Amino acid sequence: MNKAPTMNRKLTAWVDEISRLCQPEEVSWCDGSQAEYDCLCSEMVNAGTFTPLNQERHPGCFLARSHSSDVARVEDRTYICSEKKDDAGPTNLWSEPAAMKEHLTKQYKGCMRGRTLYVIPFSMGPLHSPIAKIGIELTDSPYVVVNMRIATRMGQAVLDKLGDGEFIPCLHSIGAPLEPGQKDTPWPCEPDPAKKHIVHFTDEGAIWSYGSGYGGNALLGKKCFALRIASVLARKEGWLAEHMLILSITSPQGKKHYLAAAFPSACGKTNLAMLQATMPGWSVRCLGDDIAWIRVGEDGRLYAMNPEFGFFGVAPGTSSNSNPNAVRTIERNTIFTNVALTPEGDVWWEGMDVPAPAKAIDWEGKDWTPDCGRKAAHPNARFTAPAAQCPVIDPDWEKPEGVPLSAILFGGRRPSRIPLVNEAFNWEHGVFMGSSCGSETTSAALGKVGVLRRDPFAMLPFCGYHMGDYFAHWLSMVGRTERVKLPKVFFVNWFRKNADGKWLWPGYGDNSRVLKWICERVDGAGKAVETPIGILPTADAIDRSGLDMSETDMRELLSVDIEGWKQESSDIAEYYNKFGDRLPQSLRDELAALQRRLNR
Ligand code: O2Y
Ligand code: MN
Repeated sequence: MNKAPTMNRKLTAWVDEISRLCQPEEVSWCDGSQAEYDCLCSEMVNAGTFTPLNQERHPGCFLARSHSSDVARVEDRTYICSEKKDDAGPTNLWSEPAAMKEHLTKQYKGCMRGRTLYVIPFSMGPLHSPIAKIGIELTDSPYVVVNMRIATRMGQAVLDKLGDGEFIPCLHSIGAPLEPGQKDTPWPCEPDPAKKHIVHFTDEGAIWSYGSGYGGNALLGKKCFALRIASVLARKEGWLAEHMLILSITSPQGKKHYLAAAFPSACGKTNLAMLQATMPGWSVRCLGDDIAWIRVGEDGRLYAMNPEFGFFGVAPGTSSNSNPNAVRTIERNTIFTNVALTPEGDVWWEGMDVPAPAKAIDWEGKDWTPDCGRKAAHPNARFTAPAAQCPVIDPDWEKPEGVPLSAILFGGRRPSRIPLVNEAFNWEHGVFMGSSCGSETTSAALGKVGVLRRDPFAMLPFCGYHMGDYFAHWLSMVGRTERVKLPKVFFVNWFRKNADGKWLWPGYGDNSRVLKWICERVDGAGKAVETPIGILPTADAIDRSGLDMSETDMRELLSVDIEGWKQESSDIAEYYNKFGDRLPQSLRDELAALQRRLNR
């Protein structure tokens, strides 16, 4: 073991305890240096875990291929272990904490044999931010260490800030001990799906993850800490931990607004966060693509801060058409996972605006040709890249207190019923909109594809407590500041289709046209009409200059399908039944008011 570079007794005692349990060959305290990162990367190259890309074209870039059973978050193995079952609510898998600890302790026993236990001190939020929180991840995966160095602020500086203070303990093992003489594999992990566990002890604030080395299951600062554990802390402390991107939009006159937006996984959040506006003079800047911690500021406005330091974005579909700024972000110092490799040492994936290579190595390491009938990249293939490399990163992205929000957007992938944009009448109506969010599922989590899944506030897989209490917490923001200082709330849907099944809205950079209307509404302008479902733009209110789109299509995009909405409201009522008496009365009132307006 290198000597513990901290005097934090609780931390050193915990590292000792876990070493005794997991029995690693050695313990390595991560300092977060470039030298340490480079050394781990070359060790992984030697082990076959990493393949360096063509370093002239992709300096500092590597490709990793995971085991084919370890390719996404495993929601059916993700637990909220609160003392009371009721506190986890109907949307989470619950297990009794002591029993879970006993069960997992048996799995952890000796699980790091033959491997190194890395101690990763990390900060969610800029180190100098008073609202940043510190976690310590113990892991036996060097892949996790290097990804955490990109995705979080990590290393000795965090230990220095921590001093004797409190931290969230995050224990992770791939669950693949290496016995003497045993040959390692490029992506060791627990092969038995029933042994995989992603567990959150929400009352004490601790995370135990076992068996997977992939993404949200293993990079514990992200979904596990910054959303599931943070949502519980946020409720206690009076703030919000949200699955939201943060962006700024500036008009040709120089007026800047900050927006936060929640979309279920795989709805193009990263694309929106880095959007390139198609209207002359307008510019959008990115502050974060996935998570926002939101607090009431001293002036009574809501301030949003991105706790992350990097992006863990979906590669397939990322192109200079869908997201030119992401393409430039990942030109260097990027780790690609489960994309295809060309003979020239380039990466390739479906939806890239580069023709398919004549041959490649696919994400499973097999020979691939365009006509082989298989995808070259896994649909959930990822890039891990430093946020600071984004060419449109906002200069305010590391502001310690965050940025003041003018508007909050909710959205989803809804081919029918839901108009392009809809402004809430007030905060409560906005919370109602957030609570009824839904989306067609894709491949981000294992499960069925193409069915409507209600995903309140896009937090279904990420809320660490009872969803009914979470709704109430959102409603309570009204009492924490003056109503007028709360941001306006909107619901957007880029995915509405016409009767022929064709997208009605071009999306991508043209979404800036909708953001423009939203800014106008915030500034007290923007032509709008009240409808039973909310405040919609008039057909001429969205700027269509330079866009080849008919007024008929715009009318269809903004049409309110009353019969469809009656059905939608019954679906929401049925969904709400799940939450029993923990569903706040104001949401029942909002639903009843919607139904009354629809029947007028
Ligand atoms: O599949 C995973 O492990 C990653 S899921 C993910 C990654 C980055 C941002 N968002 C998500 C998500 O599922 O919301
Ligand atoms: Mn996400």
